[in-house]
Amino acid sequence: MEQLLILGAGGLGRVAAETAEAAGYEVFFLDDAARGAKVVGRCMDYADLKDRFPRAIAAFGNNRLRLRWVNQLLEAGFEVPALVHPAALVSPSVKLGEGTIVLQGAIVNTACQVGQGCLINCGAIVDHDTRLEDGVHICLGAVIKANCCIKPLQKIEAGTVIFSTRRKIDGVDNLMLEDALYAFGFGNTCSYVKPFGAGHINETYAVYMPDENGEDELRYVLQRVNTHVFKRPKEVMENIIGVTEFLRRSIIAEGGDPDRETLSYIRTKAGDNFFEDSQGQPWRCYNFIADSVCYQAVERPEQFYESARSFGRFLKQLCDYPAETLHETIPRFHDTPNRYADFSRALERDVKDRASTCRAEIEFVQAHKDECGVLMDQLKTGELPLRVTHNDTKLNNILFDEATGKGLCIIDLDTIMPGLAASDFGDSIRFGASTAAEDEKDLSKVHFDIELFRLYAKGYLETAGSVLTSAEKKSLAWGAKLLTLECGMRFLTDYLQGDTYFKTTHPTHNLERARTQFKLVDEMEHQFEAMQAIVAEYC
Ligand code: ADP
Ligand code: GN1
Ligand code: MG
Repeated sequence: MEQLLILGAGGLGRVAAETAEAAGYEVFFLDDAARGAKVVGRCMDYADLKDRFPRAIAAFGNNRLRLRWVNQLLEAGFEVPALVHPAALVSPSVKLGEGTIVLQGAIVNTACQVGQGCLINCGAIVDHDTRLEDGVHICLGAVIKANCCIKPLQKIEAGTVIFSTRRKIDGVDNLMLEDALYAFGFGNTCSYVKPFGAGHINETYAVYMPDENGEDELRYVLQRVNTHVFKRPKEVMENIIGVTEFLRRSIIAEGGDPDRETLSYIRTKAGDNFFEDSQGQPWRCYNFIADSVCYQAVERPEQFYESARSFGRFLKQLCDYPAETLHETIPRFHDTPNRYADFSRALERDVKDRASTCRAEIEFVQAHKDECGVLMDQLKTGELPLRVTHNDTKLNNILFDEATGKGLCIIDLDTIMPGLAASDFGDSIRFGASTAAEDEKDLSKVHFDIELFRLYAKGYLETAGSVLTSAEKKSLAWGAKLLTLECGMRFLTDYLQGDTYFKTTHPTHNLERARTQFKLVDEMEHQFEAMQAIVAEYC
């Protein structure tokens, strides 16, 4: 039978002794006052008795004294086990610190973290994900609800109910965000959070954590996925998991760094790949890719060239991905004729009475109706193949390496689906080969820059050229024109519908965005032959 030395033979000492016996130990005491057959010395004799009793715990009711002795025993090299009564229920996922005692009838639920020298008394309930710091005493029958954090040496009196001891985290202004931070296990340590990025769809936050020196460091990117746009977030996550794991393997095979060159998602503490908040909204989390930069516009032409090489490489890397396993996260996403049909419906309904404010833009779209089908028709006849494409290839969906300036990691993988190479190519062009921002109000600043188009075509064909068919290469200039038209149509449709899809900051925001796209389409049309010639040059 294993022997256990108990320091302290008072009330708790005797309870601990019965607990230890029930758990199968033979018990001996050290105590300064008590006498008896089982008392083998005074507390200060502990060091001399280590060889005879290598296993010991401290059973003093006073939290400070108990914890001090636990530390002293550990320092002296004793094994200090956690002592759990067989009639207590402690979940297998719970971590109990050394010298912690859990008495009969106590329940410690899933994923709790219990520090050293704690005492969880009879009938106490500690619910899931709660953290008890060192030396805590949860007295008889107390209830600690889920996700609490009980500070070191605190005594929670008998029968008390602790509803929530969540810390106030700077930057958290709603319960859903707070719940998400706790679900991913950041609640107890996170320094602060703040809105992040300039995406039009998801709600993105930067999560700062203290590093080993206590300095705040941006460590995670937490996102609430927009369920108005992505109706089946579970499928979105399945696509992302499949693709990122596939990419990891090819990056490793190429000798790259899989932690920086593709996204790594974080599971919740419950092991799920996303967290559903109390309103049913999904949250997911990625590692922040350190020493990376994200651009909202092309600052130097080489950046655009590098982004082209990255998106081209991405297409090539996913060439052998089993496309049939991908979910269609947004049905008919780049089906331009279908987008035209959506536009016509929104115009017919004109629910916000806005059609009269954008007659010229409506006419522009209507004048292009017949062209909308050029790429989809070639897909239907089999001239163009379906590939695994990103479908949202704007410049702010790629991270650059801060040190080298090279394209590092493709992000925003929600729309990875089977699609056309021309769509990926075209979407990059409409955003990056413009001389102004997507929502520039002054149209005289907005121009299609054919030299940037040239650079992108060169970079894209350098990396993807070896897998693209000649029909696909010929389709690239069309991709540029149609994706720009399509995006403009989508902005205009959203304007007519009352801005329910894209994030906006003012009521005419979507209209302004639509106008820049149509200006670009117009300029592309005037240079379309030159665009096709440039693509041919790099084929
Ligand atoms: P949205 O669909 O709203 O565009 P994104 O996934 O593109 O959402 O994220 C928005 C922005 O957040 C990106 O443009 C980028 O600046 C930043 N971002 C997202 N994920 C990461 C990451 N893992 N590391 C660094 N920055 C990121
Ligand atoms: C949206 O999510 P974000 O901001 O990267 C949109 C794209 C548009 C783009 C226009 C899922 O991209 O399709 O081209 O805005 N994404 C989705 O800036 O609709
Ligand atoms: Mg994005």
